[in-house]
Amino acid sequence: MNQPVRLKAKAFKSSVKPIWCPGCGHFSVLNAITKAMAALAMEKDDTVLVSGIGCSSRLPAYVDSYGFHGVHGRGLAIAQGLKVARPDLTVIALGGDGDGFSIGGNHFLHACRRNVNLVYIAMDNEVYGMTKGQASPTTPMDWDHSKLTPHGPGVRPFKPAAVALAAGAPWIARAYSGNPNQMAKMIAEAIEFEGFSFIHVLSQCITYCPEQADWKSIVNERSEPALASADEAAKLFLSEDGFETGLLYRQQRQTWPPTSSIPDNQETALAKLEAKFGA
Ligand SMILES: Cc1ncc(C[n+]2csc(CCOP(=O)(O)OP(=O)(O)O)c2C)c(N)n1
Repeated sequence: MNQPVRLKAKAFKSSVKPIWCPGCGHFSVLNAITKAMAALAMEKDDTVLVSGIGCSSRLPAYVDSYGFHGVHGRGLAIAQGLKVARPDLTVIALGGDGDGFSIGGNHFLHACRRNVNLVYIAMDNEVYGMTKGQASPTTPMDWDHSKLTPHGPGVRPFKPAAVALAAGAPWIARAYSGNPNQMAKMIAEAIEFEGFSFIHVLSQCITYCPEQADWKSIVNERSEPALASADEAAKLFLSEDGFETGLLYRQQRQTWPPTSSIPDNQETALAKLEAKFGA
């Protein structure tokens, strides 16, 4: 009997050439995703990458799977709808810190709370890269590189992991673009986790924030196992500097919708809709 051919990571890349700047951390995220897809021998046809708008949100075009380049801040809404309608698919939502924590902040909160079984990768470069370097929700208070905030935004940065925990996310990890192997392992684990898995990626933008090249000396790869207590995780997320990497918190809970809760008539309605669109 013929063995199925195992694809290498490169085979999961599309023929579209990324237009990111040299040194952009988003290249590492692309590499980590394709490595994870190869390691799990994933089916291209059963995988969908969904994004919002931003440099980071261009990523679905660079992967040879199904993809949806959505609307700014709305990637998670689309991804959740897709997963609920097609639970057989592996759904990976992607975006940047502006996309996910500013315009899409409300969707982020409710995705954590709702716990639909999908992966959410937020590529945090602490800046709006695509629109040429304005402050985002995670920009440090005194970051003074933008003409719009000449003395820095002067507002405390948002803490994505702490907010995710408070909103109910059951699986929270942090990766760094300088360590794509750790990130690939994490993405594979996130795909296999049954529930909403949130990966906060420190993804450097050395074009607008050249100081982020120093992140390599600040990140700390945690050796401790993931915390299972929300109290302990809250203590960690509120006290750390935001540079602890690894799987930080894991606490399985009921996903939405519960598998048995899709009523027959909803399935019929879906079938009718699909027939109408010739699916
Ligand atoms: C409704 C709407 N508002 C604003 C914009 C302009 N816009 C495009 S990308 C972007 C920010 C992107 O920043 P981020 O999500 O951090 O991603 P990055 O480009 O840094 O990867 C903004 C404000 C838009 N496209 N649509």
